[in-house]
Amino acid sequence: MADILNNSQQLGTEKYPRKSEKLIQYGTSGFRTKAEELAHVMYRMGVLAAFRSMQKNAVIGVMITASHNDEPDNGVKLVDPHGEMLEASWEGIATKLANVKNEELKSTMCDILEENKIELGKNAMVYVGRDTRPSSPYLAQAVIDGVESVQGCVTDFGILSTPQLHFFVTCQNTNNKAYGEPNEEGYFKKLASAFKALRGESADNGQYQHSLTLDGANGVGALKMKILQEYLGNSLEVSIFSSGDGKLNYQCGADYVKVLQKPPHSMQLEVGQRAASLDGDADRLVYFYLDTQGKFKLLDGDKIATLVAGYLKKLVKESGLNLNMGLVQTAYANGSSTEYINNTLGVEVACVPTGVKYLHHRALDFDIGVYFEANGHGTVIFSPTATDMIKKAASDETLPSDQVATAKRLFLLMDVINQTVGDALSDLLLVETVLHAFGWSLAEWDAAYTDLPNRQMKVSVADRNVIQTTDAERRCVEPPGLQTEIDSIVAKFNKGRSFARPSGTEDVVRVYAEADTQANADQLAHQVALKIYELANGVGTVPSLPN
Ligand code: 16G
Ligand code: MG
Repeated sequence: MADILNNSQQLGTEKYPRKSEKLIQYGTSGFRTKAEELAHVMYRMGVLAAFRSMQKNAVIGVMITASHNDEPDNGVKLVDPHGEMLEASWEGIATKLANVKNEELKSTMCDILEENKIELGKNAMVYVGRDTRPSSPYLAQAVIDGVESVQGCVTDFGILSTPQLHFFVTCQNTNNKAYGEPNEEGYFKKLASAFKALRGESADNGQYQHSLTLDGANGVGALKMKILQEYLGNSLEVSIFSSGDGKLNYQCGADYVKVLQKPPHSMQLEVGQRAASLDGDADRLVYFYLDTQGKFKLLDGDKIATLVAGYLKKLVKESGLNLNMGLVQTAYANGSSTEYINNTLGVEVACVPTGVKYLHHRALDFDIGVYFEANGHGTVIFSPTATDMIKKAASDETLPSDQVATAKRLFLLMDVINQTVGDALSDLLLVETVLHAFGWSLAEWDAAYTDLPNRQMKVSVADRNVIQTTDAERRCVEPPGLQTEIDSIVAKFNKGRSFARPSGTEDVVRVYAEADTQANADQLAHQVALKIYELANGVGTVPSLPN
């Protein structure tokens, strides 16, 4: 055992040394920073993934990506046995291992093994995937070297979307491969065959037409969509823009479209054309179109959630199954969407802090849990009981035939959905299925409710952690007096709502505001930003009114 750890420390020190004293933290999306600062972190995460695999006696995933960040960035996150994000208590362990001095590597590995009662030498199996960034192959090799240094086995899948890796890990760790086959073919076949079955005879229906324009963010999503198209045949025609000829996420991608509220730079849209954007690792999706006045309209994660929840609610009712349903959002969800879910859909809404792990966890409380962040990350999860009930009803000959047919649809929908994590390709097939079923264009979907005008701002402060929040980040408890000030600013605006939270991925405090008009949302965000600058030690230029 000592030999293994000595060798691991030696390789780590020689090939992947920690070169600077800069601290790095395992945050909501793992480690993320400039690619050139990450080699030692990757090696050490390879070691840690192997340890986690030994502890859990299951396959662990390691994904190398910085999602929607600029191309020079990169990052790494670990995927736990059931496809979920790394357990919170291990985030601290990951942070510690990533930051120790080179000469403390071995002793830290020993501590981790001891404190977690892990027996070195047990089988370890790690699945590795990476995005299309130029730095990703080298960083993946560092992960692989880390796993192998402690005698773990690696399956290197090469370029994958983040949700594909989550899917493979779940498939491999589920008894009898009940969730699917842990490889690309298994993934594409499962999604595409369910999608085609749901389409039925005709690919068009009412206002719905089966052609879509897709912005692939110049990333892995574009590559994978090309493969998916072969499985889809004529059921959906996709024209792919930003398919890899330009820079990753540059003037394109779901984050660009959502934040700037405009189409990708290179895309010429016609009125009514249905278009969608993926992010750099294909776990976010947003739709958009130009209305009859040529105005840009965004259908974000909130709109996707309400569309999907509305359809599922209808099917559950028609199937006669007694299943409860809930929709999980964050404070960023537009106030109009929350009102629509409560008052029109009649579905229970829960609000949790930002970050996929919180949404996913809360969604597990329902028979059918729909969760989406406004930024376009989300999915639907079905509890084991719901899965069983739907499966039984789909082949229950004692039930009326229309109920059986509806249960069959629900059953197929479960296969279109990647339940392990938000998956832009799977979500896209889901949205296309619902639009097809309703016979809707994007304008008809969009008509459900009108978003309140909103604005996001960033404030630079000396230490963003002086902002402490409660109530799913909707209220500040620190610094003292800030929330009272925010409350009195908000009270001046019609339909005003605003909150501030420290970012988990950038060194800033984020401000969100919504109000009855864009000018008021801008004013509200600005006034709250100024108050934070004043009470939380603002640095650099004073926040100015957005234009
Ligand atoms: C990460 C989170 C995402 C969240 C975003 C917020 C995961 C896998 N990703 O990308 O869910 O919306 O951070 O960023 O959890 P912020 O803290 O900088 O606002
Ligand atoms: Mg992403």
